[in-house]
Amino acid sequence: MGGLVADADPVSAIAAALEPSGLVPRGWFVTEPGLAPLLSDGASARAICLVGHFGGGFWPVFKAWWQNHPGLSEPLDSWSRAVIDPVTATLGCEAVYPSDRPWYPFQQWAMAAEGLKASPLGMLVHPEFGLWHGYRGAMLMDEFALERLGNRAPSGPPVAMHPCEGCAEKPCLSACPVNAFTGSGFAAADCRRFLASEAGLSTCMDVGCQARDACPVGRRHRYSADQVRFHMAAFGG
Ligand code: B12
Ligand code: SF4
Ligand code: SF4
Repeated sequence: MGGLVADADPVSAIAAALEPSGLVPRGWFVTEPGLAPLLSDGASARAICLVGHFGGGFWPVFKAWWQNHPGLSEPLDSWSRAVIDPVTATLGCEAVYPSDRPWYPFQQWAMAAEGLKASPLGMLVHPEFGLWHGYRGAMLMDEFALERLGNRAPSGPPVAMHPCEGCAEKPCLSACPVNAFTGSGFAAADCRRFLASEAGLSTCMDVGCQARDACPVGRRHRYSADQVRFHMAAFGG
């Protein structure tokens, strides 16, 4: 674990190792026996540390990297692996990613690690960053890596306040032009159909999901126009 082992505060050391990328350790938790993913040696992961971003902190770093790696079909996933895998290796952990199949329950992990709760849109809402945050990977730790992390108390869940509880009008629920958020889930097919239409191309595909944008929480952390277009192209394309 090199410099990270010697550090008095290993979680801060992970943060320092990720810092040039704009990614951050989002929090970690000790897993329940039998409910964690298996490591390559067949044992259950003992703890999981999520890696992600608040606002668009990583965007300029990713964009610069992407310019030097043209032609990738999933550039953000590739960059995430290029950043997270080396940090994970120095810790003696294993990394998994949101796009890995079968899908890992990243949002359930985030609720355990950070105490965040789901908004009516399905995305988890953060009291400070609102809907403007995401997850790029997770570090799975064995017993040994957990010990080397100092066996310190898990970081979460530190966030007690759930913004949606005090949000009487819930503007996120009435902003979608095709009412894709029905209360019984996300009508992804209706959304996609709209995104492919002329009206969708000149609205959501250009300036982002109007439902996400209607939330008043964390607006100053809203993604830049080109980051919004990138995510919409990845979803709607
Ligand atoms: C499949 C998927 C989708 C599908 C289907 C979503 C659905 N109806 O379930 C589609 C393609 C539609 C989708 C869309 C989006 N997604 Co998505 N998606 C995923 C993915 C890859 C798997 C979800 C899953 O089934 N996991 C397996 C189950 C077992 O895990 P889970 O934690 O229990 O899953 C929870 C979610 O399914 C959630 N859920 C249920 N309904 C919905 C609806 C929406 C819209 C979302 C976001 C979540 C959600 O409830 C489950 C229980 O907590 C996750 C990454 C991951 N590996 O989890 C991202 C993820 C959930 N998506 C995410 C995001 C940001 C989006 C988009 C906003 C992308 C964008 N455009 O920028 C859009 C939202 C729609 C929009 N109009 O913009 C983020 C959410 C971050 C957060 N703040 O919570 C995740 C975690 C990816 C990431 N890298 O951070 N997504
Ligand atoms: S608009 Fe209100 S209900 Fe919707 S996500 Fe934001 S805080 Fe929650
Ligand atoms: S992207 Fe547009 S159509 Fe899709 S859910 Fe958001 S507001 Fe609705």
